[in-house]
Amino acid sequence: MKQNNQPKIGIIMGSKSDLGVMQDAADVLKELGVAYEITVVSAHRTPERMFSYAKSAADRGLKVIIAGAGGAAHLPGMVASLTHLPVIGVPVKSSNSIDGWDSILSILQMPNGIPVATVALNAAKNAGILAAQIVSTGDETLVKNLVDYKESLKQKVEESAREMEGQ
Ligand code: RP5
Repeated sequence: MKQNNQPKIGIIMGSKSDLGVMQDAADVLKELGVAYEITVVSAHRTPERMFSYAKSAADRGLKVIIAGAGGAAHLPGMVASLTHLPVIGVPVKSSNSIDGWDSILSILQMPNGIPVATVALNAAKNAGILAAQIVSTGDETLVKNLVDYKESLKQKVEESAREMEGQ
């Protein structure tokens, strides 16, 4: 398991093949200065590992779990059923996904009582930003990093507008 110091966010995915998408969550957390851990946990191939990961997450100091999976994407929902921590689900358009809708609906359509905060298809970056926003309460440095990040988005749009209008 790759770890920074005292990870606050756990990033998990159903397969190594999800990493191309899920790396975006790690990258944005690094950019925002939030410690995370990242690993593979498969709901179907390693159910015991999923159980122990989810059950130990809060005691290990994690505050939010980001879980990505594709196709019959049961990992985020099952992890959410095993912990009180907020779980952010990333539907992955994987090799076994028909068109992405299977992944989206498997993660989105949770029963009452067991929510999963589902982001858009392949939107691991947004999952990372949302996780950082959740853990930012009481962390002035992280709040500043988030405000600066959003400001940089605004600057980019204004720069694009100036470029386009100047053509
Ligand atoms: C899902 O099946 C994984 O999350 C992945 O998106 C998909 C394909 O997995 P591999 O067959 O590539 O390992 O459980």
